Amino acid sequence: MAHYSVRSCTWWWFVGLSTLLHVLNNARFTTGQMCAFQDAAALLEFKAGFIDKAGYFSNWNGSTDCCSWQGVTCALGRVVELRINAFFTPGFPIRDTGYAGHFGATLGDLTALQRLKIENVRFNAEIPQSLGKLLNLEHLKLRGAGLLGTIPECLCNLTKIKILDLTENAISVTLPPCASAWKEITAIRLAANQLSGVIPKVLANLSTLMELDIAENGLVGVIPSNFRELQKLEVLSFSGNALSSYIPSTLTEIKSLRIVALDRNRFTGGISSWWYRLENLTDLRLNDNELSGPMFLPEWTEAFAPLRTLYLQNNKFCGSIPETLGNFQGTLTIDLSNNEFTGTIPESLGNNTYGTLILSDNQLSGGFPLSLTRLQTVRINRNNLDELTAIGSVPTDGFNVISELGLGENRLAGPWPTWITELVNLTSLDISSNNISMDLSGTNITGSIPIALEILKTLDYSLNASHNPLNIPIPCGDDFVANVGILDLTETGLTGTLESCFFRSFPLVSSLYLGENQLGGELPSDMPALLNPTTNILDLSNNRFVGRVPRFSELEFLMYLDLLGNSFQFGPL
Ligand SMILES: *[C@@H]1O[C@H](CO)[C@@H](O)[C@H](O)[C@H]1NC(C)=O
Ligand SMILES: *[C@@H]1O[C@H](CO)[C@@H](O)[C@H](O)[C@H]1NC(C)=O
Ligand SMILES: *[C@@H]1O[C@H](CO)[C@@H](O)[C@H](O)[C@H]1NC(C)=O
Ligand SMILES: *[C@@H]1O[C@H](CO)[C@@H](O)[C@H](O)[C@H]1NC(C)=O
Ligand SMILES: *[C@@H]1O[C@H](CO)[C@@H](O)[C@H](O)[C@H]1NC(C)=O
Ligand SMILES: *[C@@H]1O[C@H](CO)[C@@H](O)[C@H](O)[C@H]1NC(C)=O
Ligand SMILES: *[C@@H]1O[C@H](CO)[C@@H](O)[C@H](O)[C@H]1NC(C)=O
Ligand SMILES: *[C@@H]1O[C@H](CO)[C@@H](O)[C@H](O)[C@H]1NC(C)=O
Ligand SMILES: CC(=O)N[C@H]1CO[C@H](CO)[C@@H](O)[C@@H]1O
Repeated sequence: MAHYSVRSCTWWWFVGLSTLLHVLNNARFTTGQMCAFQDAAALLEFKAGFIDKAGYFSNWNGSTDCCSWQGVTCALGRVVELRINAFFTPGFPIRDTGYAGHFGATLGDLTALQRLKIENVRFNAEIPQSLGKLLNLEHLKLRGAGLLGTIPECLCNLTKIKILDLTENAISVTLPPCASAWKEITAIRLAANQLSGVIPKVLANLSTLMELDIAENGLVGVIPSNFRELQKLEVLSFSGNALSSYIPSTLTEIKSLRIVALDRNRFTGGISSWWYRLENLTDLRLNDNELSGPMFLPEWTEAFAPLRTLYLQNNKFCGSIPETLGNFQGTLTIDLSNNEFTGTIPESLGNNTYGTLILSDNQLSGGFPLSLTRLQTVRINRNNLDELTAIGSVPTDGFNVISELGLGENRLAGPWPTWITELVNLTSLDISSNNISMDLSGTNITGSIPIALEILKTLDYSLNASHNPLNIPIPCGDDFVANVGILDLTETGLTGTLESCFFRSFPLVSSLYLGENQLGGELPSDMPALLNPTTNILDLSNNRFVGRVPRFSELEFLMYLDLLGNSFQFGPL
């Protein structure tokens, strides 16, 4: 028994050792050692084409294992991944001048390659035929590689391809019909090329596609209605082409869509309310087309898409802004500017807490609902707003967060609204070109700031109150300091003289517009020293200033100085 047991132990020891050796041997392969001769040779020849002054490829050395070379990854002794991005690797600025060889001549020999990613190397060549030999390729990413010509049919051989990314090249003509062989493709990115003609028919056959980005090309024609076959599509971008006709409503049958960017084309017609119900849609960009008709939204009780971005600007949408626009959950950027919307602004838009709302250049009337102070940025310039009294009240639940408000170029008339002073987080206010006045009765206007201008204590970016009949003395208060950087009080009926207390009240102003007022007297001779040293714009035109012109040339950053239309004596500038 003992003998048997010893022999058995030795036998097990032997089996154990050989297994261990076997494992170690394999480990040498699986950890990427001992690259195949064929692969090393192909890589060295590829390297030889580079003008590599910075030494990006210095460790691509024939006497070392190619699996250890920069950008090379192996599996079982074969190169499976090649990644080159010299430009974004610190210290290797070989951008643009990188390649002088025959691109791709040998890459086809890397037959085990699964992922090829070369960025920011200018090959200035066509896509090499040899890539058609990479039958295992799953990711082909050649961004900004200076590729010319067409997408060659040989790429149809790549039946395992999942991601084709040829963004930012100069490729013309589109996908060959044989691309229907890409049965596993999930992403096609061809943005910023020179594709022309119609959308290739074969795309609708690639039912595995999740991402299709052909932005910034020259495609014309229509989106084929059979695009609805792409039932896995999450990202669809044809931004910046010349596509026309209707946006097919069948696209809304693709429930998986998350991002739809059809902006900057020539689409016409209305858009379906079904867009706003897609359960995963976060971005809808249809701006800069010729879309028209009312904005149809679902009813309050229906499900709304989880939109974050809604861009409909620069179209011809009309009708009123639907109240249910306030029914999207969470914070949105909504841009409806430069359309033909009429009616009043729904209070429900205040639901868009912390959001951005741009309604400029429409024909909206009525007033500004104070519920909108729950948004961060609101621009309603160039409409027909004519109601200056408060609609609702400023929220007191901590959501009075508005920081930028644009109400310029409307028809707001009457005394400066007191609600403006309640907007404690405002940094930028534009109420220019309205008919807003200041009622100063009962206030001590000599040497003090009108109460209404208390808003200036919070505004630390800009105030544009130009072209309003404020008719006040120029603000100047020794106990008052404003932090505003851009102050436009052009044509506001300002009177008085520019005293040094004005400059103490506005120490940070660097763009100062006081033109077309009734200011008079002499300018302080030390005015350049009183002004913010970074002052770049100074407009004192069309007032009644007299005397000598101070030495504004001392202001190093002054780019624009307008003194016309005064009665200055000639003096040194
Ligand atoms: C390759 O590496 C060896 C050893 O590190 C070195 O002697 C040789 O000069 C290198 N060859 C090139 C072409 O850099
Ligand atoms: C790839 O496709 C081309 C035709 O486009 C064909 O001539 C070639 O033999 C194919 N290569 C391989 C390796 O299958
Ligand atoms: C592409 O799709 C169309 C219509 O869905 C079909 O008729 C055609 O046979 C498909 N082509 C290929 C190559 O699968
Ligand atoms: C929406 O997104 C969720 C989470 O990513 C996913 O589980 C769901 O399948 C998507 N819905 C559709 C219709 O694709
Ligand atoms: C949005 O606002 C409207 C009216 O102001 C209100 O009835 C509605 O409940 C709000 N919806 C949400 C989600 O807050
Ligand atoms: C401006 O408002 C005043 C009343 O506040 C009114 O008398 C005047 O006509 C308005 N001017 C314009 C141009 O609308
Ligand atoms: C103030 O608004 C007017 C339009 O009402 C505009 O022309 C002017 O450029 C604006 N001022 C500044 C400093 O942006
Ligand atoms: C108005 O304000 C100035 C400067 O703050 C002060 O000297 C003056 O007494 C005040 N006049 C009245 C009537 O309060
Ligand atoms: C978002 C934001 O800036 N909120 C501020 C608004 O103003 C109040 C009071 O000044 C601050 O407490 C908030 O932080």
